[in-house]
Amino acid sequence: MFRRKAVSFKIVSAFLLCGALLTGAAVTAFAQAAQTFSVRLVPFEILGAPPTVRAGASLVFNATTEGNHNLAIDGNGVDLQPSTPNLRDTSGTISFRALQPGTYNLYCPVGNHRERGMQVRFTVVAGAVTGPGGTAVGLPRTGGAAGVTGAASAAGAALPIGLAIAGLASGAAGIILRRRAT
Ligand SMILES: [Cu+2]
Repeated sequence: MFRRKAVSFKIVSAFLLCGALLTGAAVTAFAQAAQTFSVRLVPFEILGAPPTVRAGASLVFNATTEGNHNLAIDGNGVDLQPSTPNLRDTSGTISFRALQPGTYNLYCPVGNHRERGMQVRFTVVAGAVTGPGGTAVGLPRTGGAAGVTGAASAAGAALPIGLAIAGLASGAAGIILRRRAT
């Protein structure tokens, strides 16, 4: 009787521990997923750039160009040059590492394109969410308290996934504990 109680306590502990760990892992994975955006680089404009992106997740721009262009990012203490060749009348991908919250410039580093208008400002927001195709979901227009909505929906999406994994993991933990008990 005592032994049986001890085992079920272990299973409950394992369930809670797995739940906590895996929910945390799911939230982290959600935050770190790359953000993908489609942009057009034309003389002399950057079209379709996102005004707001998430912090802690890399940025992937699928660019279609008219003329010879590329993308670079500066501001808030960073100076990120493109790691891929310029794109001349073609399509390609330009990627950047994850950024900290703040305000940045996305610009074309080719020739004097930046001075001629190929620059847009964007804001990096902690905990914000982007939907399919980089569409902003629940983001504040003016950097206000609406950002909480983004964070809440991120947790809302991650929690069921975490719990589902936790359920599977606790089942596995139960099997292991039962084997040890015999
Ligand atoms: Cu350019």
